[in-house]
Amino acid sequence: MSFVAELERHLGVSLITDPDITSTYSRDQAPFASYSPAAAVLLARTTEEISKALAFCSERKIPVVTRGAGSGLSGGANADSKSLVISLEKMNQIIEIDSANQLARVQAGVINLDLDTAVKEFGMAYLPDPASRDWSTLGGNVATNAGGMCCVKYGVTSHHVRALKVVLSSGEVIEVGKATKKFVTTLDLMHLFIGSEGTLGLICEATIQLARAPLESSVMVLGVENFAEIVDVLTCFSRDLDLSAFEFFSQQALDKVVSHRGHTVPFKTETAFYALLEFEHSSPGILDKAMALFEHCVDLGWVVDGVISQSQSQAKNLWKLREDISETLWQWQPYKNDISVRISRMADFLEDVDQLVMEQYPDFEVIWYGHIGDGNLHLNILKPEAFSVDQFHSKCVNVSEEIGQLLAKYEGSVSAEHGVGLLKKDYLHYSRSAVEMDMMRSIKRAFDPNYIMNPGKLFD
Ligand code: 2HG
Ligand code: ZN
Repeated sequence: MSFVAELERHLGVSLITDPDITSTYSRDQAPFASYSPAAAVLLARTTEEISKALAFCSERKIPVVTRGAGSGLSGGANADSKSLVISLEKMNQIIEIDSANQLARVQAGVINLDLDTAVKEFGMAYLPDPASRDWSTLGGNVATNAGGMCCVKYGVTSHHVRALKVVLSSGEVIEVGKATKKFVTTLDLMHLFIGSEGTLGLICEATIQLARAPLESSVMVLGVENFAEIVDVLTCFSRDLDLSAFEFFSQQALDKVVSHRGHTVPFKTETAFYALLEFEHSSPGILDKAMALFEHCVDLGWVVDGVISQSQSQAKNLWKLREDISETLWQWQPYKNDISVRISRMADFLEDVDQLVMEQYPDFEVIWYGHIGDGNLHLNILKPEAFSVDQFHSKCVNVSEEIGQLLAKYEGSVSAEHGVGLLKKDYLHYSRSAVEMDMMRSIKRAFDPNYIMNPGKLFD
């Protein structure tokens, strides 16, 4: 590509151009999202280098795709053959751990779990726990405002970011936000970058809010026959317990993790759905309280059977029943939906979607699971063997349209935690008004007048 040699000279470093390697840097985990190997990959080592590269690309209108670990599920990190990919994987230093203020300053390429591990010895934790936390980067988590299993108690990534260092498309470096908790000084630019999926600027450093490490916890798995009753169970438990997770999965999801991962079923009784909840041992009587709530839910006929962890290793094993679903389903080339509606409307919404899929797409197997405590449902549609990938994909696109319409009716969101990227772009209008879309376009223009930052993502 024409710009590569010139950029190498300009930066004084070599870029990766071997298509076998660039192709692995040119896409995330999203199935069905288009990409082609980028013209080149820069493994950035300093903010100055990024600044020079962006100023160079801006002048020549070269598209730039920023990359963390590539764990995304919406094609937000996908590139094309004209682009420069800037990977942050080498910028993986924890710059500072400030225990007095429970803060950490990190380069964007630090892995989520590595930060959590590093701050443990100070009795602190980094709490947002996306399913990819073992390998996703904090920069990527911030750029997508990643969620996770424990958001019900701790919130999403944006609740834990205090400040960011961002390189703008012009090459200018700005600091947005403040390490202090309070700084009411007009417009909050930092939150514009959080969740903007690399379209406004390149996040190269973050100041992160830490917290005290969670206490030991117990996990319960409860068998529930009707989805609406899972919501009743959630309401009942969360009135009395400070839950750190409330997840759910269907019997079909359980069947698949049990038969493909060798996990054991939580108990013998089969039910249509399972709720998994977790709470910390924050007071002496908490286990008795949890057992009383369980019995209350059984008496009311909501819960059919259940188990409570007796050790940390049993808790871990129960968690695997939920955590391993996504990876287990890859073999069926699933079409993924990551959607949210208000908790009180979830049961009706789920029924409507089930009916829609059953009536119009009877060949599809639908697997439900998700972070029900946040109203976040993961709907994975599995590819029937008889369908080609293209046939399956085009049918799923129709399903997404219909789900989008339902989401608009239910005032839900077409993306809850995986972002919009390429895959959800066509459905964004179901969750955001035309006026909002226009305002977002104006903001994009203000930050990125030459339209080089992750072009083609989120909206046109
Ligand atoms: C999870 O909650 C992840 O397990 C992945 O967000 C969801 O693969 C999916 O659909
Ligand atoms: Zn999830």
